[in-house]
Amino acid sequence: MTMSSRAVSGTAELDHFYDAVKRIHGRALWQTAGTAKKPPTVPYLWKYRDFRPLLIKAAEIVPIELAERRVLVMANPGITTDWQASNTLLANLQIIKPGEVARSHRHTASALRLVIEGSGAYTAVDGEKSYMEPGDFVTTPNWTWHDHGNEGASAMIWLDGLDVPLVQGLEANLYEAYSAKKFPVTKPTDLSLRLYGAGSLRPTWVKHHAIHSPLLNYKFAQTYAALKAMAGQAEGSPYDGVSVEYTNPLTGGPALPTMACFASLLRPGRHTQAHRHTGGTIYHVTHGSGRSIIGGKVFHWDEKDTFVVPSWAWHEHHATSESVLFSYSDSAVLQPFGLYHEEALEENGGHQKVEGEFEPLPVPERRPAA
Ligand code: GTQ
Ligand code: FE2
Repeated sequence: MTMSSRAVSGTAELDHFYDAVKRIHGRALWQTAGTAKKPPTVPYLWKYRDFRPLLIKAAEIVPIELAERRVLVMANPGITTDWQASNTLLANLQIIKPGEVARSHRHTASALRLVIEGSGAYTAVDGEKSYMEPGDFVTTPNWTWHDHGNEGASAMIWLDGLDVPLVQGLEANLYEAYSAKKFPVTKPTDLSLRLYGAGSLRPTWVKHHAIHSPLLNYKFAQTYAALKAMAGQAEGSPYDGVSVEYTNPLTGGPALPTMACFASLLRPGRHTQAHRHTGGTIYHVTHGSGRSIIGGKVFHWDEKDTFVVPSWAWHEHHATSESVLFSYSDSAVLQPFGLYHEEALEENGGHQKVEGEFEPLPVPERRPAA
């Protein structure tokens, strides 16, 4: 609704009319800005080298018992809350020290982990532990009990992706603390990896009725080997390079019902073509370095950096060394409802006109977190 309100305002009679509508908690649709409003999510890049020292500092001065999760949020400066990376998604960095346990809880928001550094920490989901290594993609499906513990000798850091803003928008964000620090371990470590990690082989005796993937840990070694094997034989996508989706092995659908997750191998020196689609996407640089052009601006990224491509923003990538980008997107929610749209850039050989370099933005005035 982008109709002009000019023609229908400015007389005493109309003013009087709008007043009367307002008093009954109404609003004339033709007077609202409606969907013409520009979405607030801005393309943004968070450098790991800025965050890492502060994560280490947090590990020194903030006890895990007080924080529950020792997490620094990457906040999108276009959004007036101080806790979200995009309109629907969180991108957080979590650190856990040797010997610590991040206590068990569950929530209706779905979560994922992409492991950045360290070893020896596990995530336990509904009684199954999985030890995490750098590059692993770990799922925490919604409403499952989960705790993390570090049984190793060094601090461990990972990226948390959650759909909290989406679930809050739906007013469906429930949370429950478990009565003890750890949920009882009732299953063998990495049972789901043994049952479902072979891809196209389905154990016939196991019943899995949940909507989410039964697999908790998609190991990086397996993902990387698959990407390399594909890259040896195939060009891949003109927009995303050699790109795979982490799927639910039982359905072929997204690993988590609300978040589609991908790993993309970009070959050095290649430019992908620009395209845009609905669905905001968070990218994390698992390895390599390069740049992306998002909405006409150049974003230089290095290993372990995180950036966001807002819904409907033009984007293209250029790796300077072989790179693997992990990404997650709310497109899983858009697809089944006919809200996913995609188009390729036709002009200028499929590349955007570069208008400048990304610069960090000033921290905006924000209302405090709820
Ligand atoms: O590890 O369970 O970054 O519940 C935010 C909320 C991590 C977690 C976050 C969470 C978690
Ligand atoms: Fe959680």
